[in-house]
Amino acid sequence: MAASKPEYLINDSKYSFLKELGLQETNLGVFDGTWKGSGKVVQSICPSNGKVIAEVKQGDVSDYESCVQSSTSAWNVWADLPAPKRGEIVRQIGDALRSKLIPLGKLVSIEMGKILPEGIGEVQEYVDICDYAVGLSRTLAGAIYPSERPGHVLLEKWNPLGLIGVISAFNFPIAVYGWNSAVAMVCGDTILWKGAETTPLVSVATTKIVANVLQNNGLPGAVAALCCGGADIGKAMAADKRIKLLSFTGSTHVGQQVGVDVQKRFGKHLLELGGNNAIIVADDADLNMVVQATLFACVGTAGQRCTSTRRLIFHENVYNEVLGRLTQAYKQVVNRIGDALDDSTLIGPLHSKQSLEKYKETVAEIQKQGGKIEFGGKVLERPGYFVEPTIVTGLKHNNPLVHNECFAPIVYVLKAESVPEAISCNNEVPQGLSSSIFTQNIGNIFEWIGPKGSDCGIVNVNIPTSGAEIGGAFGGEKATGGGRESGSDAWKQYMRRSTITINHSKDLPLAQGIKFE
Ligand code: UN1
Repeated sequence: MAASKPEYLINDSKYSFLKELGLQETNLGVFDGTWKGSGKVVQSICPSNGKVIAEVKQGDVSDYESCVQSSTSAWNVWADLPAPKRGEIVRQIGDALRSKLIPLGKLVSIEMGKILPEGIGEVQEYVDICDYAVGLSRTLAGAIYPSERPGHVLLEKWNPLGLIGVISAFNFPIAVYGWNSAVAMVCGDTILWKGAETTPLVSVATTKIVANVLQNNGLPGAVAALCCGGADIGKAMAADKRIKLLSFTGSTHVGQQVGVDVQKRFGKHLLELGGNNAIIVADDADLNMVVQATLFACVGTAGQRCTSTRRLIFHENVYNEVLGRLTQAYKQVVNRIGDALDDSTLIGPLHSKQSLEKYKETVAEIQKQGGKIEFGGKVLERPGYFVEPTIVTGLKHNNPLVHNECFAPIVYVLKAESVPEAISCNNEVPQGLSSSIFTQNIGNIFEWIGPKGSDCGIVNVNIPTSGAEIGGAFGGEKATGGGRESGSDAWKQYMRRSTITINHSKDLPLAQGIKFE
């Protein structure tokens, strides 16, 4: 007997915006210039209510192969366009995204579970990086160095890599693809994207927008190919020599294996893995700012940013006061837990049943180890995957639980006697993504940003650990993987460097004055 079909949310009038994005009840999840899908069908679940939004037919290995082939041949056309011309295409993609900002933001919100302003904010990040990449397309500068030989010129020129792979995570289902693809496109690369298995609708809707722009300009759609799928597709990408750079966002555990697999074939990798981000509060900090910033960084996105704050390190002189005020603030926001699309919601659900289980396990383990739940700790009895934001005290700074990232709104509060002690506590975890100090003291600030300060990739002062701007390089050190995306000189990772020496004289002098006659 055939299983009866669920009621798809896409058919409910409240979700009619999904049709504006070209989505249907059943969608094809592979794009290599044409839409296809021969793999298994996955249902996309809305974490706010546990219902099925719509379904997507994923790619299998043969779909993957056709994506690689089409995108590789699309590269022959794409790489020949002058960079500013590629920038013009990316400008049009930014405009197309602008015109779909609200429906796409809503889709992010219902499929990932983040609240609507954050869903829209995420699409905005993609729009912003498009603008950034347009400028970059006219400034991908090389260099001229003085040659030590007469009649010689020493140049540095950057060339595209070819086809690159992007594997993104559920928590930023569009922005991370945007950071990689907008920059890679102006650099002259083509892209094959595999999004998270649980956010296939965002991948499909985004690729439709990008493909439309490419095809309206008479360019091959496979410049931006998509292969929705599971670990089999991810593994194939890691092992595939034709993928010159693999940009991977996900857990430290999986990312480490990806790094090894890519390195085995001497490919390039860009890893954005786990974080364990701390906010240090010095005894001279502005405590009003601290409470506001901490609340956003700990409970915003229901603790599911890789930049979410996991540890609070309070100076002993302000420990009781900040903890008391923060607990009060938590009490006020728990009435604002709800459907990610509702205007009044501040805290949406966890993304999946699996995330909920992990939260429950972690809370139980905290209690077993003698940690005290100062606030929260419970799963809400209602449809969807809702939990209370949770504050934990009483565990030592070096407890293995405190050194482990649980992707949920659980924060450990720690005490320090001084700023140097707090900094060493910040640095003792395996991960090194984001970090923040609240202080008014200039000495503390320079200590924090100096050689013996924070060892993270993102080092903030008087702002939360999350919410980085696109203009800087985003990423972290140690078990976070070392990759940098988005702004600054992150573009160099999407290109290969050619060091060029041209002899325009009639002589053949060797470097270092060597005579070989
Ligand atoms: C992530 O969680 O994977 O800094 C990225 C931030 C966002 C990006 C987070 N701009 O919080």
